[in-house]
Amino acid sequence: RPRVLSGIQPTADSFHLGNYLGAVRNWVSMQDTHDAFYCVVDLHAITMGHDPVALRNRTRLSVAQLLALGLDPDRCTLFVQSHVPEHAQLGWVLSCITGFGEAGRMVQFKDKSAKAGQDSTSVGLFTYPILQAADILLYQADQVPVGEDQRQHLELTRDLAQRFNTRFGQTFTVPSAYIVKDTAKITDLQDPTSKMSKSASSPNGIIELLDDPARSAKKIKSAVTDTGREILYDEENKPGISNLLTIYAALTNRAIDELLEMYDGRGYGDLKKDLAEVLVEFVKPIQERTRAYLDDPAQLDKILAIGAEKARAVSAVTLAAAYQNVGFVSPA
Ligand code: AQP
Repeated sequence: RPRVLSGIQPTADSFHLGNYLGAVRNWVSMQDTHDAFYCVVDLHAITMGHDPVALRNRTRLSVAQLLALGLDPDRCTLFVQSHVPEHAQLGWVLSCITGFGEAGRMVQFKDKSAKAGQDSTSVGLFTYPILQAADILLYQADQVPVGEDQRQHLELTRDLAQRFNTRFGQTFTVPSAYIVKDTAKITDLQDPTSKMSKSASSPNGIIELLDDPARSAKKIKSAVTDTGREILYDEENKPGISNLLTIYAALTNRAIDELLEMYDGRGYGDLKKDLAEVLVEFVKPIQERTRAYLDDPAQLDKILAIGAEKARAVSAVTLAAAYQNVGFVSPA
């Protein structure tokens, strides 16, 4: 079975629809076809300044949401990044083969540091994609299921794997990004050419899975749509309605063409009203299951302890090989 690895940051009180449709939904289906490793990347979550109490809560909340969305610890390895020290250890080694200019070309870093200003930008934010490369390479992952926004980071990971292998001998599998085109970029409901994002979307532009369903329904109904009245899938000229069609199709497992047939001759209002209902029915059981997992912290801790042990069994082997190949003396 091919191996997959992916991660999600515990940086908000809820995942948003982009996180689910762009990434986690694929994680769930890949459990049956791949040897799957998924982690809540708390080391990444401290790169932008954070509150320790919120981080701890959000880490548990993230794990509970992943389980509620369909990750099954019997069919995948689910763990928290900081429980596996090899991530930070390999991150250091990889940072020593990454060019300063190379890291500086990462678009996400440029955007986030420009927004934060130089004095509020941490070195950790700069080296974040290198740690992400370590996350992936430690597990010898073949594929990494992510949204479109992660493509450049995946390219860096591939470059680092190849560079390390060339300089120090075959050590890492060179992974590829697994990006499902249809749902690779869910956009902001109020600004449908930008991605739906925790840090950049306005409150009405983002659908949070754990938000009050009635409020999410309202946001769908007040989503920005386009000029004209016809329901068409046209990302360029009708980005708003195309985004709603993408969300609708993904949540109901229908093809966009089928939706276009269903709404032939009908207006935007009908589509929004129906999608709002679909969304409410989708989030309600997820919210219930998330609550149930949170109500049993001992079970969550147990799942995470087993996950960390399974993750370390793989990551320790890779780190030992990397240390050996790079020239470190093994401890007696
Ligand atoms: N809008 C999106 N459409 C499709 N996929 C998306 N992802 C994020 N936004 C979208 C994918 O979700 C996974 C987890 O990403 P993350 O933990 O790095 O979250 P994030 O990128 O911090 O989420 P945001 O909202 O995009 O945060 P900011 O505002 O910080 O940039 C990844 O696979 C990502 O591709």
